[in-house]
Amino acid sequence: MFTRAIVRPPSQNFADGLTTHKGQPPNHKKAQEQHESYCQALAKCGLTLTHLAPDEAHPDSTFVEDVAVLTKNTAILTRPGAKSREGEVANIRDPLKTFFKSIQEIQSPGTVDGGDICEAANHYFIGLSQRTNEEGAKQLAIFLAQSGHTSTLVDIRAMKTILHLKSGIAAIGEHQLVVMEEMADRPQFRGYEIIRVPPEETYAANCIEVNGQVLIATGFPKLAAALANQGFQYRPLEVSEFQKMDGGLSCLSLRF
Ligand code: CIR
Repeated sequence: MFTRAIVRPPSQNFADGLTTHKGQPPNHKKAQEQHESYCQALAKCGLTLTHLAPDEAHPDSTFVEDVAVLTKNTAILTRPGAKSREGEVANIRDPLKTFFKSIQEIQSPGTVDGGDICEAANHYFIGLSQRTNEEGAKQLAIFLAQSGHTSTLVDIRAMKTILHLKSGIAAIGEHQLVVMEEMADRPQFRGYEIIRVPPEETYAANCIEVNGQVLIATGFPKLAAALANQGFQYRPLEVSEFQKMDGGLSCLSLRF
């Protein structure tokens, strides 16, 4: 069960963040509205939210998931792989100190983005990506082991279609993984029940399960049907403006 989430609304200069999208930039007002609906949905799932102030110095800072990895007793501050995001970590330290007695920190030359870390019950999948390097993954695995958690590496460095591991997988329920087709047969995921996401719906693989409710992006009927089939309650949310900045539902909060 989750009881809390930390969120940070998009800053005015949100559109200046990193993105691979070439089309229209995101609309700030629309992003704010979508963020508010997202917060309301988390609250409806029973979470108490901590709203941090928008951080104009860091346009990607609304993607709070990337700056920390949380276990039951320990918050691990990451060291984001993109230079422009390094400064976001200092701004999450104090809010996390309120809730976690034990704080650990990834050290240089290690880099980790929280979006590469997928928690599945007591186990963590650590994505090796353009943002999370081998040294960062090694340090993280040690911290996780110290908190009683196992972990395995999933190398996505050769994949062009996703930024982070969690752009392509989500852990929902106790034993289920939502996985984009291209990764569905990886040996690391054997033993889990796999809900495969067809290539045309890859973006929807970045969904989150919060206390029995699955929040998914609007407009992905095949995944929605698959979830319903498995008996999951789901709630579609509009996140188009965050998609334009390569982000999605998981990136917008730290849940614990
Ligand atoms: C970035 O490129 O870092 C941001 N524009 C998007 C980060 C999305 N975060 C996530 O998937 N966890």
